Amino acid sequence: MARTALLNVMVNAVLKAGRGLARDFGEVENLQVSLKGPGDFVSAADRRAEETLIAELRKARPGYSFLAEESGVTEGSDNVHRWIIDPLDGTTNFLHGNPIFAISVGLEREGTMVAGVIYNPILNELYVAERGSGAFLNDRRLRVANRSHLADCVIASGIPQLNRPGQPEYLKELSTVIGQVAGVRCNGSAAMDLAWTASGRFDGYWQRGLSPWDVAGGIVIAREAGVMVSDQAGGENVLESGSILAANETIHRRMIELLDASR
Ligand code: 2AM
Ligand code: CA
Ligand code: CA
Ligand code: CA
Repeated sequence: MARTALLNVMVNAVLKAGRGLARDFGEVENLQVSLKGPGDFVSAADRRAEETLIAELRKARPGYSFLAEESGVTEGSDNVHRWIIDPLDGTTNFLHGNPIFAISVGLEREGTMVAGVIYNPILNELYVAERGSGAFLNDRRLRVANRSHLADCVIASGIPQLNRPGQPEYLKELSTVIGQVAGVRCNGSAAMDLAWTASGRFDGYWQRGLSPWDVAGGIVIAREAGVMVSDQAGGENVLESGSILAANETIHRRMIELLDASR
């Protein structure tokens, strides 16, 4: 598949940052780990990857704005385009030597997500998508799983930290969903959860309490693979609400009913 100039820019940036993460993954004892909040670690690996991404993207597209997990908002001269970046999604896994983590980069144009790239440098999985042009894993076209019975489905989720807003509601949802599906998986990386829903490894994914950088890149990849992506009320407001539900159309409808029934 011939990549557009835009996707090439994004891929070059994540490959460079990914080489740094792969090096750091072998030396987690030297990474100056600190805690930002309950269960939310940050390390030199997160910071270095973010610096690399911002430098590379800025070089290729001067003026675009940024929203990045570790450095926040950087306004550019271009108020149409904004990069939304998670330099290391799944830091807790990373620091435990668990290879389920990823770099996630999304591009927003006039408030709409138009391109996304997710890269896991250990599994060597590069997911790319541009709005209207399909989603790909290492150049293979992706398609959402087509299972239509919840009882056959493996659904990914993420458990909010104890005492975080929404945790009691989440536990009710979880106990409702567990009884209806083949299995629930908690992988610890929202970006990988969306990428694996796009590739059909998961039949769906739901989570609350997310930040825009956790899901921005994955939203485009998942939608381009035919995944229906909404907030948990079924609306479009994923980035702002921080809640997400992703699955094929049939499973998405059944999950909405289940989540409603749990309330
Ligand atoms: P991070 O590794 O970039 O922080 C895990 O289910 C997902 O939630 C990951 O996307 C992870 O992103 C994010 N996460 C980790 N700790 C969190 C916290 N304390 N609050 C909100 N999100 C968190
Ligand atoms: Ca974090
Ligand atoms: Ca994240
Ligand atoms: Ca992160």
